[in-house]
Amino acid sequence: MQFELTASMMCANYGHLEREVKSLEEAGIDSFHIDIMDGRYVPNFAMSLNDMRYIASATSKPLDVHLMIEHPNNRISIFLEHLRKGDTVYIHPEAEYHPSTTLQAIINAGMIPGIAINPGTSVETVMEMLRIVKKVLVMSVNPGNAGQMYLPYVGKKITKLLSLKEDMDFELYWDGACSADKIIEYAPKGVKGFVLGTTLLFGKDKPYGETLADIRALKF
Ligand code: S6P
Ligand code: MG
Repeated sequence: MQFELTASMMCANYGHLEREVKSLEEAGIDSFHIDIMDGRYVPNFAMSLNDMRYIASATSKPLDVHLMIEHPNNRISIFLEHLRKGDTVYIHPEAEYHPSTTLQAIINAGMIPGIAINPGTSVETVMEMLRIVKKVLVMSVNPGNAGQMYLPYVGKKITKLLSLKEDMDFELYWDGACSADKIIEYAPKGVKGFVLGTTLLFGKDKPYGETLADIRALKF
């Protein structure tokens, strides 16, 4: 079964970030997930513009930039100028007065536009944006931290989004507490990719190559 695996780089070991990027590449990761937090839209600070630029320079794999910042439109150009065509930028629609303007800026720069949907945000409130974006990142934890518990009520929303994705032409991605049982359940239903953090990939006594091979060998 074909699905994409993305490494949540806020969970990486910053003592040797270059080695982390290379090991993940060699292990066969599909892309690098960059969680940018401003301490306002979410209480936490995570990765910065500099971290993103470094990882962009250290790999030729696509970047998957998840902006958890207030009013991303005010800052979008400083991110876009360091990205490549084929990289994805997700914004949170609640963080912007005019999210469709921000999404248009992402499209105009040649990047893939996406929205991230919080656990408490309903599909109905983002419906028109589903026509603009190519990717929808469903948050199965509240944004702000790695290592949280899966929120089971998100399952119904994923089912609803899966029923809309063909007509509205977007793909669905999973972010938060991603475990093997979630991949086994949701990849066959049509979730296209999964962000891997502390639940499955980082901080384990197991080389990344083995973890990714085990995930790709899961029985469906
Ligand atoms: C959360 C962030 C996520 C986490 C990821 C970590 O705000 O957007 O991308 O980094 O969920 O994975 P885990 O398995 O530790 O929850
Ligand atoms: Mg994220």
